[in-house]
Amino acid sequence: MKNYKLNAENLSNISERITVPQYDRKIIKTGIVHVGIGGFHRSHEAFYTDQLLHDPNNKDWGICGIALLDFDRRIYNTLKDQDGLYTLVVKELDGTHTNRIIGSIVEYIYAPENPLAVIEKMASPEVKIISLTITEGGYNYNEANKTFDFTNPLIQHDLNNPNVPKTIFGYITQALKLRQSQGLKGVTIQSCDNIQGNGHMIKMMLLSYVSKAQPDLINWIESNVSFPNAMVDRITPATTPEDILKIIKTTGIHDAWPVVCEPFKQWVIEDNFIEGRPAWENVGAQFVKDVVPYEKMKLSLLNAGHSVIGIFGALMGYNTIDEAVNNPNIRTFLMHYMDEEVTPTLGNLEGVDLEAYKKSLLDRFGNINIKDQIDRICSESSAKFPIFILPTVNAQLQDKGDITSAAFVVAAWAIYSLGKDEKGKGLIIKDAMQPILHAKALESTANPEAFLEIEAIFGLLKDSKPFVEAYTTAYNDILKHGVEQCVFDLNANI
Ligand code: CS2
Repeated sequence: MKNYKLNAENLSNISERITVPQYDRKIIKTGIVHVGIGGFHRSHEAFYTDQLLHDPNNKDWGICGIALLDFDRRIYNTLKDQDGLYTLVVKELDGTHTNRIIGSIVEYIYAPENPLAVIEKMASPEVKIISLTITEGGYNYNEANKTFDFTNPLIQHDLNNPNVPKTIFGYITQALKLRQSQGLKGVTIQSCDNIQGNGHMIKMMLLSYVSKAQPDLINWIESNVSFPNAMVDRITPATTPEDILKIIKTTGIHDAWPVVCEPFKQWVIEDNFIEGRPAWENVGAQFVKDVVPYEKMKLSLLNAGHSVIGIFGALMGYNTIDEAVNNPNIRTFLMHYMDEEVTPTLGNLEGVDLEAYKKSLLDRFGNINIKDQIDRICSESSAKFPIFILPTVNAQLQDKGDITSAAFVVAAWAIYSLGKDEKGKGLIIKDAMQPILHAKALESTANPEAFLEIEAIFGLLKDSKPFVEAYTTAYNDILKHGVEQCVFDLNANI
């Protein structure tokens, strides 16, 4: 079998082996600038958009991918080398793989090398949407005082050097300023991150930044920029060297950075696009008036579920989410947490079969073909817990509901943050707050409550007597008996 490198020139040869875009990529206009071209964007928005570009009436929605951080150089180089093309590998439930070449990313810019090009592209009249996957931590939100974190050195840099920004806030502000000064139309800023009210969040954070950087722009933004909320969903593990080799072996195609994902996908979007939008509903997205209940459900069941399995799994020495959730003790704990602590906080979810949703989550987590990495799930937990788990705790505390399982998970996280699993093997903790997490975890071995003193994560939770009691009991029990035994005991008492 002849081998081909993935690029535009080889596409017709490749089409004999893998499904390729059936549209002429050269005539596609860039209507979307997307910041953060990691795996999730490429398995989700770029996938939906690729499907849509097959429709002759939707040729104006190509994507320009922005690699924002120094760290993103590798993905930029890869996309450039492959003319923006990459393989999306759907790992089906029966273990087979469905490969498809995605063609919707038609341009790409490496921001650190060319900040002006990014600003100009974001301000280009044909661009109607600036979408974002900048991770939960990327919003620069300080949980402790519920405001924009102006102490971040990168934000200070952008305030002092507006023409060569480094953060998304600096870039968008410059682009909007350019739009305003040239009398151009506004734009939609669309968050695709796992944050409750992600549209509200980006709006609030951006306006905070603009109020210092360019206060005269605020009114223009209020009338010309929209910020739809959305719930996004598709489990997308990190690509492994085996994934790359498998494509070469089975198809003879060399793709330096394919994306792998589960078959399930969901995108529920608030229909609030000031300058128009792609007809993503034609390819499976749902447009609704109020996306808040969907977001809440997904974040506090799926994402929180992931964190529960991830932290327990890491302590117990598992490598993948399916291994951990297929442990009956973890599974029972998770089901109990979802039913007794999360479900009462979800309110009215009209039209959603919550029981079926919860069951489908367990099936998705347990899918042995996905092999989602525990390391990926546990990474940046300091940005995830405040969004995925703590809102449930606060709602339950307010309603005098049960918080035993959530307190147990937080205690397990404190012990995880010591940096060793229960067999004594070192854990690699990837977290922007790792130094403080580790320091507080060490302090907690003598005084468990110390971990809860990290206000930027926990806010004022340390003042809740019922939570602190449940947490401290769990902490001491886990240290003494290990997670699995404790979970077993807890399950026995439900
Ligand atoms: C995960 C998410 O990062 C995490 O902790 O929970 O990446 C999750 O896989 C996606 O949100 C699924 O839609």
